[in-house]
Amino acid sequence: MLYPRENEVRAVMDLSGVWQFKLMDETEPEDVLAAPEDMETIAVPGSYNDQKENPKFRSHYGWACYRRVIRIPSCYKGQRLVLRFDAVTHQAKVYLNGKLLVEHRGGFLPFEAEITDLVAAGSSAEILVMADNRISHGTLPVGNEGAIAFFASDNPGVPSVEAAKIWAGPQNMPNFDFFNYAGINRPVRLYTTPQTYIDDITLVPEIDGEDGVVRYEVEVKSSKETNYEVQVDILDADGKTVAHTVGENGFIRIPQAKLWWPWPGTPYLYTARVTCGEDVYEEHFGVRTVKIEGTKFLINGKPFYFKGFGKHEDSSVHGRGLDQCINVKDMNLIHWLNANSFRTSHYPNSEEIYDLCDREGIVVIDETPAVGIGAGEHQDPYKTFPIREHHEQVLREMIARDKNHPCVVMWSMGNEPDTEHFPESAYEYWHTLYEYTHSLDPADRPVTYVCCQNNYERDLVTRTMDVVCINRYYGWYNLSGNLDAACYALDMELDFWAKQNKPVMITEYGADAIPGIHETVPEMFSEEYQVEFYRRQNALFDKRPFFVGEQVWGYADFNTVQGCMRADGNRKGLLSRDRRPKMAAHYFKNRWGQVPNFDYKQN
Ligand code: BDP
Repeated sequence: MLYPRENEVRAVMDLSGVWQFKLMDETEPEDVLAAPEDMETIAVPGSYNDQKENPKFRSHYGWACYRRVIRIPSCYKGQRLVLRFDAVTHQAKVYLNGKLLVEHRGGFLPFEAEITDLVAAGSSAEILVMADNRISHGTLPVGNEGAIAFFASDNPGVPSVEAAKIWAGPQNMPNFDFFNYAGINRPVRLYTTPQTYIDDITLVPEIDGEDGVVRYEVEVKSSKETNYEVQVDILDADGKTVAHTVGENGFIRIPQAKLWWPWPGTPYLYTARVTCGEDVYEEHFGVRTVKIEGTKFLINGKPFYFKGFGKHEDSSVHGRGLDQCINVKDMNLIHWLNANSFRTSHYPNSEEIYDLCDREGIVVIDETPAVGIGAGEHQDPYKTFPIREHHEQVLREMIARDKNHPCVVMWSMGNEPDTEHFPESAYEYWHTLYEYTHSLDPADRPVTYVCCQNNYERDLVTRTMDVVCINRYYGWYNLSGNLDAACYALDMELDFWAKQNKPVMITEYGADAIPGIHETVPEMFSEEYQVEFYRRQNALFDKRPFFVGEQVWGYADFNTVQGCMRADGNRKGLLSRDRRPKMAAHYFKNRWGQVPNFDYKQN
């Protein structure tokens, strides 16, 4: 799906601003929905949860209603009009003048609907957006079900299920460790195209000697029978045409192509300027390749080492709402830390972030919202969670949206599912999904999922991924505070991975550190313990040639549900939530300054 970009023929109207808003309940919205009474204000884009002091906004369970009127300029006459939502979390129903226009499942990917025949240019229309924040065994991310039973059994102080019914009430119980921020989290836009329009562009670069060769495909759609010709120009970074061809698909050769390299190399970008009849679209791309060879992860044929983190979209007040100021700051901090990559843990990020990463040379592992697939040893989630179809949908939508970004080097199908209690069913589920994911990507990037600390000998899935990605908390959740024991256990595990002949990386390891807590003898929660934890474990990674990267957990502190394990959220960030460095940030800045992007591991 193309990002809405304005140019000489396409207009984009940003509908960000203050909308009307009301929290609703769990009742399924009716077919013809009238705006509720007594609406209040809310900012779009932005999660609604932290915008008000009323505690109901944070603990809300069910639908929320957004309303605004759009005015369509008369100069849009004759154009196709499309209403696009970049992300509404987690489920959306959109009404135009009271009629259902479009529905969408999944809170982190875009959807759109054409409204050309529904609203005349020069007139106005009312948009109502219903957003449902409920999570369950059938959603991604996954929510636990049975709040009341859970509340009663987990709390010795609750005398009976009846009492639990009074106290617990309907509520979301995330099976994941980040706050369930909801609402219209990303921009809403109205954009125009000519009647015959470029619907999609696919660009797959290869390197051939000194040249780049781009396999391309342009999808054109039209409301009427028409003849058209597709032209493709490749422009270099100065806007100069360096290659030209005609036709809806084929190959274009870029002589002496400049490659896209991760920072501090030059992330050189080309533009494919596609024209078709009256329509024009410009898609940026880079000439770079990604391949796995034995235990190496190759970018442009050279063995790459991942240095970075898992990173949430999370900031105060905005919640998970798009905040370009934070995004620009984050890119700068990633450079300041001498990092080169991050994983979009645990959902596809906003499109603006991938654009920044393309431009800044930051490598991305792109992850679906499939987090929390597991229900303990007594329930096989793969046989009981109704998620498969939705999981395939989010993979399709994520790859369709992000396939042309040079920054994206690998797809992560999900985070920390149960692969230990039901190893055969886990294998069946994840391996067929792995094959499906490969079939979706025209560039056939490596595919993985991220594995939880588990019995790695029982787990049959992890070892079959293109890159083995492990999350490990030796010295924190297990062997807490005992770094000698933690390093012994981690070392033993790494010996197991050495035998698999795969590239292996750590995608999460970390310790909570509260800024300002200092110790001469490092203990848990102090800044010194966080540094020591990393220093000791990194020494084990350094001595293993098959180890292709370290991504710490996490980039910055982030908000979670409250609980006795969380002191004002998750504090494992290298940075505080307001992006101030902890001691561990300085430690990594120094370490990563000495670890090169390429050829770090010699063998
Ligand atoms: C891992 C999860 C991550 C959590 C982290 C933690 O993948 O989402 O935030 O643990 O507990 O298991 O800090």
